[in-house]
Amino acid sequence: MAGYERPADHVRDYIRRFSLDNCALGSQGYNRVLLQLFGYMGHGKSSLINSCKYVLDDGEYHIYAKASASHKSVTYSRTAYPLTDTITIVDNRGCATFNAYETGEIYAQLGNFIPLNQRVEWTNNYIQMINRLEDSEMDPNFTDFTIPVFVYSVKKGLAEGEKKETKEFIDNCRKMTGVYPIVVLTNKTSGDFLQAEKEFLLMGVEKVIKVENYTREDHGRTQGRHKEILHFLYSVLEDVNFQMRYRKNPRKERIERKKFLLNFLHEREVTQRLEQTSSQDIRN
Ligand SMILES: Nc1nc2c(ncn2[C@@H]2O[C@H](COP(=O)(O)OP(=O)(O)OP(=O)(O)O)[C@@H](O)[C@H]2O)c(=O)[nH]1
Ligand SMILES: [Mg+2]
Repeated sequence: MAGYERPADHVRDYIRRFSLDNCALGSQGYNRVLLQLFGYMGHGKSSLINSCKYVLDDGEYHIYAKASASHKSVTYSRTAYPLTDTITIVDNRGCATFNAYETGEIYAQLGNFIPLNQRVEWTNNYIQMINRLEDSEMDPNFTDFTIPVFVYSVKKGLAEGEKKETKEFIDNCRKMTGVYPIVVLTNKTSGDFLQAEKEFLLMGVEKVIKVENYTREDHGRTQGRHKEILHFLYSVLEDVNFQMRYRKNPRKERIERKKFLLNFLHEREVTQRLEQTSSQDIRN
């Protein structure tokens, strides 16, 4: 020991050593904390993963998840990156909007109905979605404790349309996982992060973390940036610890989530049919 306190190192050690077995009621059958990232295209999801690896591993900066400035999505697959023995972070394809077309897929991911490490394709096809849900019963996943993480860059600020769909998405995330998503605001030095934080808090989000990601161009270590990333991971584990103080019933929860999802997909199908019929009526 160097003889003086190094709180950031303590936090990092705590995160590295975190085990679900040490939760109040034991692991309750879970063996992994899965941080599932979501967000609009190019808002810094992949960069957040690279930042977490950099800070936790404490070595050279390395690009694990491909990240770059682009008008199209850079990430197309849902790739899992283990951060510690217990915590895995999952990259995701960025959404153009958070409408029912793209969110249906995300809700299925959140409920652990879609296997990891697959290409993400959005589909509006009802039968196809139902079949995928049924396929997931072959090998149901009860061992992942999922925490949704919504990544949002403060560079632009939330437009009115975005606010409405984001609020709905956040509420549904909670229905699918039992927890509110943690919001990570990226690019905090390039916009009004206080305003963005306020908007998300007003939507009911409980934890808003502000970070400046380490990037290919700028990854000189700073104490502040290291602390923010550790604070993000620590906050996630606080939430896990809280939830794990209560008896969980993964089988029952899975059934409830499936009901929600089936209902969501059904309503989406009905709305789509109605829209198709009314546009046909207009043409005739
Ligand atoms: N300055 C700064 N640049 C960032 C930050 N986060 C991401 N970037 C940059 O923004 C661009 C997009 O970042 P990505 O991490 O690829 O974003 P993404 O959300 O994974 O994008 P998709 O996979 O396309 O949805 C890259 O050029 C990053 O270097 C940040 O906090 N600060
Ligand atoms: Mg990406």
